[in-house]
Amino acid sequence: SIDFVMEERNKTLGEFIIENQKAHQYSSGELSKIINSIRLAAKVVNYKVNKAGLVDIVGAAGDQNIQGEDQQKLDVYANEVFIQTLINREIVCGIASEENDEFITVEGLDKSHNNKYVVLMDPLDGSSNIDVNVSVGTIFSVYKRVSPIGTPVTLEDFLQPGTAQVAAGYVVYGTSTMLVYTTGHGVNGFTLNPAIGTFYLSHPNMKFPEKGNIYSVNEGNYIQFPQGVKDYIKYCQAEEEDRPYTSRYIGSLVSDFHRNMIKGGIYIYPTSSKAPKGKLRLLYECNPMAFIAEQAGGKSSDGFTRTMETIPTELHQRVPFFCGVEAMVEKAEEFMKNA
Ligand code: AHM
Ligand code: MG
Repeated sequence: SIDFVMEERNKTLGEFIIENQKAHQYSSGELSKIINSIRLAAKVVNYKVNKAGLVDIVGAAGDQNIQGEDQQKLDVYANEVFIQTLINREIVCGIASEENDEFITVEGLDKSHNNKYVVLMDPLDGSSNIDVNVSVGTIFSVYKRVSPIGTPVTLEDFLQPGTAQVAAGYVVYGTSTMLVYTTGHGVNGFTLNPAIGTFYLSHPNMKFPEKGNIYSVNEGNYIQFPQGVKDYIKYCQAEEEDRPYTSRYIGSLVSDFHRNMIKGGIYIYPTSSKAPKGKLRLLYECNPMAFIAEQAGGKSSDGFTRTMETIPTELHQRVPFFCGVEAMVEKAEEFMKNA
């Protein structure tokens, strides 16, 4: 069977993490432990996401279930699972989540504040898609703290530029569930075999194609877009050379990005009068995706400057986001510059 073939030939994520740790000498193993807890939390959330359609039968969010407990919304649930998994394993000194206004301080063993990494995440991105059975995702990003070990984590530990990321990744809860991540040595994708509950290396060394023909943008907002974006969209639609391109927009960043990385495309969430700074969050969404994109030979910017070089000023900061095949992002930037 397919399960058997997968097991025989493909490395598991667990095996891969150990090999990666040896190859790149993360001596303390803390980063490996973080990836391991994300792997575990992803499986738990995946199980729940897959049952989401049963909500009408067992009760909707806000209702009480048969045990008399309140039903949680899936994004709140995912947030708690990822945070608790990281806290329980005593491996990070702080966590920031799109779902929480403030960052969380993790004291660690003996309240020593001795852990050196912070994790930032969007636990369930695209959650409006849940109710209609469309893919959603989790995005995460890992940094080394800049404040001294042994002291409580500070806001500065979270407000680092994307270039300082030591790891980033996403989980896409799609037709299959995949975990894709980088530690700065390329990008690897793992597919969950739900029968066994194991992630297998299915997409080693992922790379954007050199050329792409998909553009992903919410064209409903067209009238509000900057002129450069309007011009680029018209360029995508023109009947010239290899165009018109194909338009694909799921409305789940993780899924749109994932498809564009595999098939070749550009994702754009620009500024608009409705969202004057853009919609997506620099720390939870754009920087991790930018790190993965660059590690896969792609490119990411705000239309003018590199996403990962933006100096963050607040936790929930929004930025415009242009991300995908390098040549496509460069073309869009050309239109932004000349508009
Ligand atoms: P969320 O964090 O509230 O789920 O919003 C992020 C999502 C992205 O996944 C998606 O790409 C984008 O918002 C879609 O926004 P829009 O519906 O405005 O096109
Ligand atoms: Mg989000």
